[in-house]
Amino acid sequence: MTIKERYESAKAVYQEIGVDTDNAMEILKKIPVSMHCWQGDDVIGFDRKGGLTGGIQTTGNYPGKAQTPEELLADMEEAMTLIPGAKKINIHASYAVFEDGEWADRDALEPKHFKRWVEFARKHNLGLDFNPTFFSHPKAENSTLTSPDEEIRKFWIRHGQACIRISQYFAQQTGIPCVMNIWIPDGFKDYPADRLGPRARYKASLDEILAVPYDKSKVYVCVESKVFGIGLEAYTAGSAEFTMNYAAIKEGCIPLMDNGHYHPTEMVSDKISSMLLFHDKIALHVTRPMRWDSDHVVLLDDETKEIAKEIVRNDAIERVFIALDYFDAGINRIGAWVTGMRNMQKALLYALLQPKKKLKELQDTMQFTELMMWQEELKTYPFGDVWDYYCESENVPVKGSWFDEVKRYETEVLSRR
Ligand code: RNT
Ligand code: ZN
Repeated sequence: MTIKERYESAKAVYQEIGVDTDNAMEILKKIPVSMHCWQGDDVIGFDRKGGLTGGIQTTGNYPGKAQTPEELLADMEEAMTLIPGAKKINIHASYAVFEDGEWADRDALEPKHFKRWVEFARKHNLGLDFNPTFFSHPKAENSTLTSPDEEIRKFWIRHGQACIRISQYFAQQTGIPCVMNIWIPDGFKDYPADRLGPRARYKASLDEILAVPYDKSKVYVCVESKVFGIGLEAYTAGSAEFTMNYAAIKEGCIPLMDNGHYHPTEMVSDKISSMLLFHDKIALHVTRPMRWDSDHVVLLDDETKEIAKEIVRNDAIERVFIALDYFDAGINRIGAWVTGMRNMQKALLYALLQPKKKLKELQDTMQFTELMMWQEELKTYPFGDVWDYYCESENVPVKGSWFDEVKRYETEVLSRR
């Protein structure tokens, strides 16, 4: 049977339960998933030598990681040929590309330092998202926007403000709004004597960053919460309550939830609906926390599917910004990108193929046995046949055949680095 024939048969099966597979694919291909540049080089960036700090960690030493802008862009380009549908590119400020020996510290970054990324985005017709980098820097050794040292705090405020200007430049140049996410690692390894002070300073710093004039219809500023980092186990200034409340009161500020940033039995999928009731827009970092915020590659696991279902069944596709955030240095990094991106898209397709009206009706009429039955039966519906056809119609390799290309690239490009 051809892919098309398998699709036609799957289409009929879904039709029986009132699901339109053509329509699902039409919607799916327009949902942008933001692909994070930092999977390509283990969150190192180009603006300084030195390791990754901030309580986050990459593990593994798979050969062939990108070490120059040229290599990183080539690797992203390679990955993108294997990923269907709409995409955005997510960049950290530490990935500034300096030309002709020039260099600027984080507080002095300018749009011109990201020209290469804009050219890349334009070439591929993509939007860009952005992140100030409040880690991997000597001035971030103790704290950044929460610092009691005014010099340090002001330095990082200037960095945040510079990043807003760069985000606006991205939006102007690509014609697509830029989501700018603020995450700071600030916290303490052991019990603090003052929990309020750092949070009060964080709040004041955010106010100052957001006070720069910018077009709120072009730049969406988010704040990302976290529960703890490595070496910062006792206290994190930007906790869930802090960021949720800040985003709730601050005009133009969007809460960002990373599903690695909660206690292990807390599920982001369950939080989305509450957040949607109180925010016009929310943002997500989809990741896979393995026992901790380990940032493993996104799989098509239950929580990823549940997150996708919440976005789709609450008609919130336009209100939820989806970005991926993981960094595995132990496997082929292109394979890591492609697997995670395709899995996020598969989860969205899976969600789009649910008979949401019917399931909701069963819940509202309290037919819970039948609801359970359907949710289980749907798991073995011919979803894979729709996905394969989607890949084929998007001109990307079907099933595992994309891996042949990853192997070729590894032999011809990565292994020669
Ligand atoms: C860290 C946060 C943050 C970073 C990226 C690199 O725990 O998840 O989003 O992973 O900014
Ligand atoms: Zn994150």
